[in-house]
Amino acid sequence: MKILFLNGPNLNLLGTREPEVYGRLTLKDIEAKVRDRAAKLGAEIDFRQSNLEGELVAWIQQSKGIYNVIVLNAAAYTHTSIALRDAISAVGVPTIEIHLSNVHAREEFRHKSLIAPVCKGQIAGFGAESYVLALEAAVTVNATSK
Ligand code: CA2
Repeated sequence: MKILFLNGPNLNLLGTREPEVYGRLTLKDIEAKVRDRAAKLGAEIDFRQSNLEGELVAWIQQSKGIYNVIVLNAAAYTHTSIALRDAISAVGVPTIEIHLSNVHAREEFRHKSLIAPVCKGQIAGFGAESYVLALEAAVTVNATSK
């Protein structure tokens, strides 16, 4: 089973600012956590970050036939990007939306996700554990069946 983890804009800053919202771990720390758990579950993962919407769209498009599941923290693009939504919908690779913070408990503009309707489900509010929970969902909750 191959799972593609995609991270959107500014997540490269994790661990350097706003630890009260996003925690103290860097994205590399989170990747290590996910790799550790994936090895135990026998899953293969790739883990990427981009600040560019088009690059995320390209990675989603290229995932077809290679990855069983995408785990996507689209960051601010969650709330703005029709392009990401269309890419997820067009490619048809089951996608799990994740967030470190509980977006529903924050500013109103974060309550709306443009990608949620085309995702299998959403995991939000568990900090770095959101990534591990998504991995477990991908492997154990049959995320590949549409
Ligand atoms: O909670 C999440 O995972 C978010 O996807 C994070 C996004 C935010 O726009 C979403 O509403 C919720 C922001 C990522 C920016 O990360 C930073 C990390 C450290 C310092 C500043 C920003």
